[in-house]
Amino acid sequence: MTHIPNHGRWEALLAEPFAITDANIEDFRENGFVHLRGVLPRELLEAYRQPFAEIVSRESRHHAPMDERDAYSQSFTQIMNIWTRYEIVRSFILNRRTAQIATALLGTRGVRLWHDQALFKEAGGGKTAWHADQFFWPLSSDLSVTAWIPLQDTPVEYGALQFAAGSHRVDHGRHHAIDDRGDQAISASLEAAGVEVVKESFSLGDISFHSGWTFHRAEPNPSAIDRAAVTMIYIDEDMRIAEPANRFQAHDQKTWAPGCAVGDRIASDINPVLYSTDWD
Ligand SMILES: O=C(O)CCC(=O)C(=O)O
Repeated sequence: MTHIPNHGRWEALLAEPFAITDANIEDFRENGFVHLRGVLPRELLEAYRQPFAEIVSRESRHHAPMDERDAYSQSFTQIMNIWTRYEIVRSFILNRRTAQIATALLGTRGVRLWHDQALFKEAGGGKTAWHADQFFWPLSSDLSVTAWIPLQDTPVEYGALQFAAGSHRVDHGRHHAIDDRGDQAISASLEAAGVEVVKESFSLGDISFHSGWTFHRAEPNPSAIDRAAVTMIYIDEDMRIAEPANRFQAHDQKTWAPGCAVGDRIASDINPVLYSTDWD
């Protein structure tokens, strides 16, 4: 595995707070997402891109040519809970800086990790269909937020994440998984409701945070390089397991909160508290 130059320096920086403003917090609560600029230095993300790329290449099961894959496998290669297997990226994923931002946005006492994901939209990969993440998770409240961290400059045309502003308040279409039927249905209902779709390119260092019920999507990646992104999903430190509402939620209860029953606080060994206001 590639060595990370200046690893100690980056680890120290990842533990430092980011100056989030009241306007950022209002923006997140009003729109269900916020695009923060310059959260991490370019050099840090450049240093981590290669190790994440090596992990994805080692663990990917997508070996078929793009045109022989189903739509979901064309969207991205998804490798999850990397922090439990790869020491080299652990302090990046468990970092205090983005966990503290998540806590401020949610307005909670603190946050735990639900899980991480590397999401690599391969060169020539397809679109990410419209969806809302919390459909997949058996959570007792809507206090969840995903940090989406691209590992290169990412123009809209090459798969930057797009958000339907204010759609965390739109109930219609929440029952869809990530597929073409859901994509069409959600797209039509957002258009009918006059919801604005925010499409912005990301510079290296920008991070977006979206709420569990915010609808989002991304364009295909027609470029010659993979669109690499890493996400960390944070939940309220006091979140509990809700009765699973579908088979995905039943699966995720077992996988991301092992040993936690319905009604239990989500506090398994793989849901560490990553930031708590109690620590200050
Ligand atoms: O990276 C992508 O294309 C999709 C990301 C996503 O859906 C998410 O982070 O919730």
